[in-house]
Amino acid sequence: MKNMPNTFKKDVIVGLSAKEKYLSSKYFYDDEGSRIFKEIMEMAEYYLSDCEYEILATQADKIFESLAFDQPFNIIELGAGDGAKTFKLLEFLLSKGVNFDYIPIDISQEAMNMLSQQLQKNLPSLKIKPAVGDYFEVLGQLKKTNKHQSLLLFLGGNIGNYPKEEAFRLMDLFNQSMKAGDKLLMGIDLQKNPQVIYQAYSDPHGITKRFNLNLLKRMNRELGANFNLNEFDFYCYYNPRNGELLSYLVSLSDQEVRLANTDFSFHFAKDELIWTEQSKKYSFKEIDMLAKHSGFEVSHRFMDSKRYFTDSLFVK
Ligand code: AVJ
Repeated sequence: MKNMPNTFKKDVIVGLSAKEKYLSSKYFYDDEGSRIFKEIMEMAEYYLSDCEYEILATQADKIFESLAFDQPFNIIELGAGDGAKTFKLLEFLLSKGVNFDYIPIDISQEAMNMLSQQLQKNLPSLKIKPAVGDYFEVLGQLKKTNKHQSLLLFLGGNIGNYPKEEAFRLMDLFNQSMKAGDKLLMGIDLQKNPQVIYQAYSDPHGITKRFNLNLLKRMNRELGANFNLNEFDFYCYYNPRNGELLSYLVSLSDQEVRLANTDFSFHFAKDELIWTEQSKKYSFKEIDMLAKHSGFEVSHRFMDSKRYFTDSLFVK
């Protein structure tokens, strides 16, 4: 099911009524937020995208070998977005004459249309079967109707946004949607020099601040809230002991914010926080635990030359 606007409203009310205010990072990605995220990916400090691109561009052959799949098979990408990262992998497979279907899944019809057009133009021999909707509905349907082996792609390090219990639940759901022998290639950001991690999020260009403030803008746009964006700042910190990068908005004054057409208003004390995101960095041990907990085993870890990021292969 698509996230309805009233789900957004409910989540906002629950989050901003909590003793420690929070909003879910999944609401970052409206059209404007998605554009700002692209700007983040282009920042030199935001190493994640470059690392993953390097892995997929230079190790496509090894990734393919590690699958040991019969042909034809499926490549199912969850949250494909603009598919920029995946392009190199697809291109490699086509150049080798590998027989597979590419099934990108995304909640946004517009994103899927654009991706399909792009790929048809640049990889005309690609068999692309885009699906719009909820990951698990589409996966459930495929599991029932499609006999071929599947490689699931969950790239970009998105797993880091899920707090521990939610990450376990998500992995369980992946496992249940997969047939025996299916595999999952997941992008995971690794623990490393804390300075490198901190620089990627506390960016000096102010793009990440704009990304966070867009949540307030979105509430103004969609829920008729009256946030004054000048009265909030962005703050983040990294805890190298547990790998958690936490992001917040900070109220710069004592202020009251209303939601139009409701009785709800929220008070922000000066310096009060809204927690907006967790971007968890994993150790190898934690990745193995995540796998084991949800019935997977990690069979291969692909890494960039700096060893900052991994695309790890989870087998059921
Ligand atoms: C898209 C979830 C991988 O957590 O690194 C970038 C989003 N937040 N800068 C991340 C994000 C702040 C990003 N993910």
